[in-house]
Amino acid sequence: AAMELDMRVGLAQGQFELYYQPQIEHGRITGAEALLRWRHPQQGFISPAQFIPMAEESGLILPLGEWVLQAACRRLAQWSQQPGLAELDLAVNVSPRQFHQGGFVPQVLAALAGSGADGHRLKLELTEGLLLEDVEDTIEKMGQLRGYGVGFSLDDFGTGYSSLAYLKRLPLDQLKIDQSFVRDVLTDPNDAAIARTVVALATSLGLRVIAEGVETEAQREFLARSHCHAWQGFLLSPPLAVAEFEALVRRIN
Ligand code: G
Ligand code: G
Ligand code: MN
Ligand code: NA
Repeated sequence: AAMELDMRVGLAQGQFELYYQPQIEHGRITGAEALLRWRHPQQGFISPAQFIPMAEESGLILPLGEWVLQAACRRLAQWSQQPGLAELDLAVNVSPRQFHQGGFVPQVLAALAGSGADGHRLKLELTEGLLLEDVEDTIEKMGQLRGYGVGFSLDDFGTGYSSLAYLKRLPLDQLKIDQSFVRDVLTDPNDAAIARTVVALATSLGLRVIAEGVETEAQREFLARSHCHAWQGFLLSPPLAVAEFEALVRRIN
């Protein structure tokens, strides 16, 4: 409860910030995943792994998630005016509770309209658990947002229990190969088989695929040989503050 109060104050006082981890395809940075950071005045950086679960439980994820959407859309609108950055996509993580609240779709549309961002540049990362909670509601919301160009990635793919029947029905654009499979892809034949299977599944369903948690050149090469050409991970960069991210894009692209 102390942390909850701290978070409310932090949100009001601008202590939250988005970091940007580049996503690479065929050697070029095509976009970023926005990752939330809390710069606590006494405790320093607090990881989202610590405060997101608490925010979900307390309901604070609703104002916090709304802030993230607005901040991400403002960033997209700024990039759209800048040569070299205008083509970047931005992926935003969405919590189950945030997605399933009544006002989610209007919230996204308001963030787009309020900033002037193009919905075609916005991607939402959903988790398997979220998609299975209320399938009809999920399909309905995804369909509405797709009408504005918004894309959907399935995050942490393979770690939950997605049924292939659902996967077929959901209007997704992309699967993300979870970093737990990427980590040992060169040494664990099961992980290698899973990575290849996710690529094959994505391809046969007409979806794009991206690997996360790529840390070594050998992992990147293995994935590319397995026809996964999009990736993110420490091999290129950890999540960065915006100025550093923009400098990296200008240097690489
Ligand atoms: O950035 P990483 O460093 O530590 O993130 C840890 C976890 O927090 C990941 O599971 C990530 O998806 C989640 N996360 C990061 N930013 C956000 C956000 O803006 N919203 C939600 N719902 N989860 C986030
Ligand atoms: O759950 P989600 O996939 O959104 O979380 C992304 C998390 O993965 C963040 O905590 C981010 O900091 C972390 N991350 C990003 N790249 C790498 C990497 O190459 N290796 C490891 N170990 N973690 C990474
Ligand atoms: Mn993610
Ligand atoms: Na993930």
